[in-house]
Amino acid sequence: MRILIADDDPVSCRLLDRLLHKWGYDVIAAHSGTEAWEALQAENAPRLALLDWIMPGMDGLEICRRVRARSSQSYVYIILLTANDKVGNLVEGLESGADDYLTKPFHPQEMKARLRVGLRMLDLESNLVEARENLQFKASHDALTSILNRGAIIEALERELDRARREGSSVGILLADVDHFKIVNDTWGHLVGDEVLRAVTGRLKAEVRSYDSVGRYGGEEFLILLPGCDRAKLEAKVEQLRKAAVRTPIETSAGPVSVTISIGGMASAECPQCESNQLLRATDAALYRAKVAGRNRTEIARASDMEVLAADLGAASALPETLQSSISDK
Ligand code: GH3
Ligand code: MG
Ligand code: MG
Repeated sequence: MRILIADDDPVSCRLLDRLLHKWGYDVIAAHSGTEAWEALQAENAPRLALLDWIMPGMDGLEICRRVRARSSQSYVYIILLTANDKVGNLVEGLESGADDYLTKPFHPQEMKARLRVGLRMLDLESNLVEARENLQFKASHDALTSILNRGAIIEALERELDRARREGSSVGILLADVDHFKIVNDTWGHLVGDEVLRAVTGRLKAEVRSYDSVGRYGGEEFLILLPGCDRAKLEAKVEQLRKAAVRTPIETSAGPVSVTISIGGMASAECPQCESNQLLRATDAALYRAKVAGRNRTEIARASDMEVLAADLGAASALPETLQSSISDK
């Protein structure tokens, strides 16, 4: 464990340094408050600090206050060192954010024991942070495939739509559904079905960029978001994804299983004023057409898929001109 010691007195600093090394700590020494504050702001800063109260530049109390005012960094356990043992000072030190307080001259065994308390607290904190991160991951990811779950991918869609509206860009929205997946389960069993879903997930993810998102929208249905993808780019991208997913049979514990997928796609810029649920309905309508047309194919949302949006929006005039004319032609 790395520990920061901050003391402007070279003799105390050396003494501390020697003791801490003996107890197995890696020591980072600072000889002023400003140096100590810099060390605590560095990447990978020490999480245990022994700070002298009075130092040039910045005193130990000010460092405590600054450390506690930060919100993002890992917790730093701080022990203040001072020659002053008045109760009022102790209270001031703790209220500034110190975790513990040792008066000089300190007894080495007491210092050793108090450092161990610090290590226990840091352990506890690390465990809590890890548990919280695990819970956050579980709340937003699908257990089978580890991709974003339905709630999280819809949130991502809303975020991307907001951004696209602000920037005047477009989000490619894709719904991909495994064809006749029920037959896979019925033929090879549910566990092999699960393996197939994981493999399809992997293939879809491998085909998109790091800032695209793939989420599990339903049982064997995926919602894919492609920021910056307009109508012109959509068609090629959708076909690329379909081909990648179905290219070769999937190797499962029961042997190779061939599956196909159908995809419906839409570029959000086709209806910039539409809400996420309206865009999803139009994309789903395109997917439905791909299914009806024989599966293992892709369809891009067109006017007929968007009639439903025109009704939602109150009038067909809310749709782009190209789409309005195709509605009235029908
Ligand atoms: P279509 O081509 O029309 O999409 O037909 P389909 O059989 O794929 O669609 P359907 O909606 O009839 O069946 C989907 C099946 O997916 C039924 C359901 O049991 C299965 N399923 C949903 N979630 C899971 C899962 O997590 N694991 C497995 N193995 N199967 C799942
Ligand atoms: Mg299906
Ligand atoms: Mg389905």
